Amino acid sequence: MDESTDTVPTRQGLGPTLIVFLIVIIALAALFTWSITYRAAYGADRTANSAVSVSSTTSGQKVYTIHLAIQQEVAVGPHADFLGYQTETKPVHPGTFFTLPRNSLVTVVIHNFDSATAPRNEFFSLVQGTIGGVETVQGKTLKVMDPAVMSHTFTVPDFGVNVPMMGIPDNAKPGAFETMKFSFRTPNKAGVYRWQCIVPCGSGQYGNGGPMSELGYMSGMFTLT
Ligand SMILES: [Cu+2]
Repeated sequence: MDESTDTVPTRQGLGPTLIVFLIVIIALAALFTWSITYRAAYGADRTANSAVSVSSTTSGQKVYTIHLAIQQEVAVGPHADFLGYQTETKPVHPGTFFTLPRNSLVTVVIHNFDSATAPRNEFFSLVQGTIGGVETVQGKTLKVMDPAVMSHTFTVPDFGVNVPMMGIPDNAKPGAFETMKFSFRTPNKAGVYRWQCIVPCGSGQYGNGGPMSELGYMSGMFTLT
Protein backbone atom coordinates (compact mmCIF):
# COMPACT_ATOMS: atom_id res chain seq x y z
CA MET A 1 0.00 0.00 0.00
CA ASP A 2 2.37 2.66 1.27
CA GLU A 3 5.28 1.09 -0.57
CA SER A 4 3.63 1.56 -3.94
CA THR A 5 2.81 5.23 -3.28
CA ASP A 6 6.38 5.77 -2.10
CA THR A 7 7.94 4.47 -5.29
CA VAL A 8 5.68 6.36 -7.71
CA PRO A 9 7.23 9.82 -7.09
CA THR A 10 10.70 8.38 -7.63
CA ARG A 11 9.70 6.99 -11.05
CA GLN A 12 8.02 10.27 -11.99
CA GLY A 13 11.25 12.08 -11.09
CA LEU A 14 13.30 9.92 -13.45
CA GLY A 15 10.81 10.05 -16.31
CA PRO A 16 11.45 13.55 -17.69
CA THR A 17 15.22 13.17 -17.37
CA LEU A 18 15.06 9.93 -19.33
CA ILE A 19 12.91 11.55 -22.04
CA VAL A 20 15.31 14.50 -22.38
CA PHE A 21 18.22 12.06 -22.53
CA LEU A 22 16.52 10.03 -25.26
CA ILE A 23 15.68 13.17 -27.26
CA VAL A 24 19.32 14.27 -27.09
CA ILE A 25 20.51 10.80 -28.20
CA ILE A 26 18.03 10.74 -31.10
CA ALA A 27 18.99 14.28 -32.14
CA LEU A 28 22.70 13.42 -32.04
CA ALA A 29 22.09 10.25 -34.06
CA ALA A 30 20.09 12.23 -36.64
CA LEU A 31 22.79 14.92 -36.81
CA PHE A 32 25.49 12.27 -37.26
CA THR A 33 23.52 10.51 -40.03
CA TRP A 34 22.94 13.87 -41.77
CA SER A 35 26.60 14.84 -41.46
CA ILE A 36 27.88 11.66 -43.11
CA THR A 37 25.21 11.55 -45.83
CA TYR A 38 24.89 15.29 -46.66
CA ARG A 39 26.17 16.30 -50.07
CA ALA A 40 26.04 19.94 -50.98
CA ALA A 41 24.40 20.64 -54.33
CA TYR A 42 27.66 21.47 -56.09
CA GLY A 43 26.00 22.89 -59.19
CA ALA A 44 23.92 25.27 -57.07
CA ASP A 45 27.02 26.59 -55.30
CA ARG A 46 27.19 30.05 -56.87
CA THR A 47 30.46 31.24 -55.50
CA ALA A 48 32.72 31.30 -58.54
CA ASN A 49 33.34 34.99 -57.86
CA SER A 50 36.13 33.79 -55.57
CA ALA A 51 37.91 33.20 -58.89
CA VAL A 52 37.57 36.88 -59.86
CA SER A 53 40.20 39.46 -58.96
CA VAL A 54 39.89 43.16 -59.76
CA SER A 55 42.76 45.36 -60.91
CA SER A 56 43.15 48.59 -62.87
CA THR A 57 44.88 49.44 -66.13
CA THR A 58 47.25 52.40 -66.31
CA SER A 59 44.36 54.47 -67.66
CA GLY A 60 42.37 53.60 -64.54
CA GLN A 61 39.99 51.17 -66.23
CA LYS A 62 38.96 48.24 -64.04
CA VAL A 63 39.85 44.74 -65.24
CA TYR A 64 38.05 41.69 -63.87
CA THR A 65 40.36 38.67 -64.10
CA ILE A 66 38.83 35.20 -63.80
CA HIS A 67 41.20 32.32 -62.96
CA LEU A 68 39.76 28.88 -63.73
CA ALA A 69 40.85 25.28 -64.16
CA ILE A 70 39.25 22.55 -66.24
CA GLN A 71 39.59 19.36 -64.22
CA GLN A 72 38.99 15.82 -65.48
CA GLU A 73 37.24 15.19 -62.15
CA VAL A 74 35.88 17.97 -59.95
CA ALA A 75 36.43 15.65 -56.94
CA VAL A 76 33.72 17.26 -54.76
CA GLY A 77 29.93 17.43 -54.60
CA PRO A 78 27.29 14.93 -55.72
CA HIS A 79 29.09 14.14 -59.02
CA ALA A 80 32.71 14.02 -57.93
CA ASP A 81 33.64 12.09 -61.10
CA PHE A 82 32.24 14.74 -63.48
CA LEU A 83 34.69 16.89 -65.39
CA GLY A 84 34.18 20.61 -65.07
CA TYR A 85 35.31 24.21 -64.92
CA GLN A 86 36.40 24.88 -61.37
CA THR A 87 37.93 27.68 -59.33
CA GLU A 88 41.55 27.34 -58.27
CA THR A 89 40.69 28.52 -54.76
CA LYS A 90 40.88 26.38 -51.63
CA PRO A 91 38.33 24.94 -51.13
CA VAL A 92 37.38 24.68 -54.81
CA HIS A 93 34.02 25.84 -56.16
CA PRO A 94 32.23 25.32 -59.47
CA GLY A 95 33.86 27.82 -61.82
CA THR A 96 30.76 28.65 -63.79
CA PHE A 97 28.64 31.28 -61.98
CA PHE A 98 29.85 34.87 -62.13
CA THR A 99 28.42 38.24 -61.17
CA LEU A 100 30.12 41.12 -62.97
CA PRO A 101 29.29 44.69 -63.95
CA ARG A 102 27.85 45.28 -67.40
CA ASN A 103 30.16 46.95 -69.93
CA SER A 104 33.27 45.78 -68.08
CA LEU A 105 36.60 44.47 -69.27
CA VAL A 106 37.10 40.79 -68.39
CA THR A 107 40.26 38.71 -68.75
CA VAL A 108 39.95 34.94 -68.38
CA VAL A 109 42.91 32.67 -67.59
CA ILE A 110 42.17 28.96 -67.85
CA HIS A 111 44.40 26.02 -66.94
CA ASN A 112 43.12 22.97 -68.81
CA PHE A 113 44.12 19.67 -67.17
CA ASP A 114 41.95 17.64 -69.58
CA SER A 115 42.90 15.90 -72.82
CA ALA A 116 41.43 16.48 -76.29
CA THR A 117 37.87 15.59 -77.33
CA ALA A 118 36.83 15.93 -80.98
CA PRO A 119 34.46 18.87 -81.53
CA ARG A 120 31.31 17.96 -83.44
CA ASN A 121 31.35 21.29 -85.24
CA GLU A 122 34.73 22.71 -86.26
CA PHE A 123 33.22 26.19 -86.51
CA PHE A 124 33.86 26.44 -82.77
CA SER A 125 37.62 26.10 -83.30
CA LEU A 126 37.48 29.79 -84.36
CA VAL A 127 38.15 32.36 -81.66
CA GLN A 128 35.25 34.81 -81.73
CA GLY A 129 34.18 37.90 -79.81
CA THR A 130 37.38 38.41 -77.83
CA ILE A 131 39.44 41.60 -77.84
CA GLY A 132 41.57 41.42 -80.98
CA GLY A 133 39.69 38.25 -82.03
CA VAL A 134 42.44 36.17 -80.40
CA GLU A 135 43.35 34.03 -77.43
CA THR A 136 46.79 33.05 -76.24
CA VAL A 137 47.64 29.38 -75.73
CA GLN A 138 50.84 28.81 -73.74
CA GLY A 139 51.65 32.45 -74.55
CA LYS A 140 51.17 31.97 -78.32
CA THR A 141 48.49 34.06 -80.04
CA LEU A 142 45.82 32.10 -81.94
CA LYS A 143 42.79 33.03 -84.04
CA VAL A 144 41.83 29.45 -84.79
CA MET A 145 42.75 26.20 -83.05
CA ASP A 146 43.50 22.87 -84.71
CA PRO A 147 40.27 20.90 -84.03
CA ALA A 148 42.43 17.80 -83.37
CA VAL A 149 43.79 19.33 -80.15
CA MET A 150 40.53 20.90 -78.96
CA SER A 151 39.28 19.81 -75.56
CA HIS A 152 36.51 22.24 -74.52
CA THR A 153 35.22 25.70 -75.36
CA PHE A 154 34.28 28.76 -73.35
CA THR A 155 31.24 29.97 -75.26
CA VAL A 156 28.88 32.80 -74.31
CA PRO A 157 26.40 33.02 -77.21
CA ASP A 158 24.82 36.32 -76.13
CA PHE A 159 28.25 37.97 -75.84
CA GLY A 160 29.29 36.57 -79.23
CA VAL A 161 32.24 34.97 -77.42
CA ASN A 162 33.66 31.57 -78.33
CA VAL A 163 37.12 30.43 -77.24
CA PRO A 164 38.49 26.92 -77.87
CA MET A 165 40.54 25.26 -75.12
CA MET A 166 43.54 23.12 -76.03
CA GLY A 167 43.78 19.65 -74.52
CA ILE A 168 46.89 18.17 -72.93
CA PRO A 169 48.66 15.48 -75.01
CA ASP A 170 47.67 11.87 -74.30
CA ASN A 171 51.19 11.16 -73.02
CA ALA A 172 51.25 14.24 -70.74
CA LYS A 173 52.73 13.85 -67.27
CA PRO A 174 50.30 13.86 -64.32
CA GLY A 175 49.44 17.43 -63.34
CA ALA A 176 50.20 18.84 -66.81
CA PHE A 177 47.99 21.62 -68.15
CA GLU A 178 47.63 24.07 -71.05
CA THR A 179 47.11 27.77 -70.32
CA MET A 180 44.57 29.79 -72.30
CA LYS A 181 44.10 33.54 -71.87
CA PHE A 182 41.65 35.94 -73.52
CA SER A 183 39.75 39.15 -72.86
CA PHE A 184 36.30 40.42 -73.76
CA ARG A 185 33.92 43.18 -72.79
CA THR A 186 30.57 42.35 -71.21
CA PRO A 187 27.51 43.82 -72.97
CA ASN A 188 26.16 47.11 -71.67
CA LYS A 189 22.92 45.49 -70.57
CA ALA A 190 22.15 44.01 -67.16
CA GLY A 191 20.74 40.49 -67.14
CA VAL A 192 21.51 36.81 -66.79
CA TYR A 193 23.44 35.22 -69.66
CA ARG A 194 24.09 31.54 -70.03
CA TRP A 195 27.46 30.19 -71.15
CA GLN A 196 28.62 26.67 -71.92
CA CYS A 197 31.18 24.36 -73.48
CA ILE A 198 30.20 23.37 -77.01
CA VAL A 199 32.44 20.29 -77.34
CA PRO A 200 30.40 17.14 -76.55
CA CYS A 201 32.75 16.24 -73.69
CA GLY A 202 30.15 14.64 -71.41
CA SER A 203 28.70 11.17 -71.14
CA GLY A 204 26.04 9.26 -73.08
CA GLN A 205 25.71 8.36 -76.74
CA TYR A 206 26.26 11.91 -78.01
CA GLY A 207 28.52 13.16 -75.24
CA ASN A 208 26.00 15.72 -74.07
CA GLY A 209 25.00 13.94 -70.85
CA GLY A 210 26.42 14.21 -67.34
CA PRO A 211 28.59 17.32 -66.95
CA MET A 212 27.21 18.76 -70.21
CA SER A 213 23.61 18.63 -69.02
CA GLU A 214 23.94 19.92 -65.47
CA LEU A 215 24.78 23.51 -64.55
CA GLY A 216 28.03 23.99 -62.67
CA TYR A 217 30.32 21.75 -64.73
CA MET A 218 30.41 22.60 -68.44
CA SER A 219 27.87 25.42 -68.26
CA GLY A 220 26.91 28.31 -66.03
CA MET A 221 25.69 31.90 -65.88
CA PHE A 222 27.01 35.42 -66.10
CA THR A 223 24.86 37.80 -64.08
CA LEU A 224 25.57 41.36 -65.24
CA THR A 225 24.57 44.11 -62.83
CU1 LIG B 1 33.56 20.57 -72.31
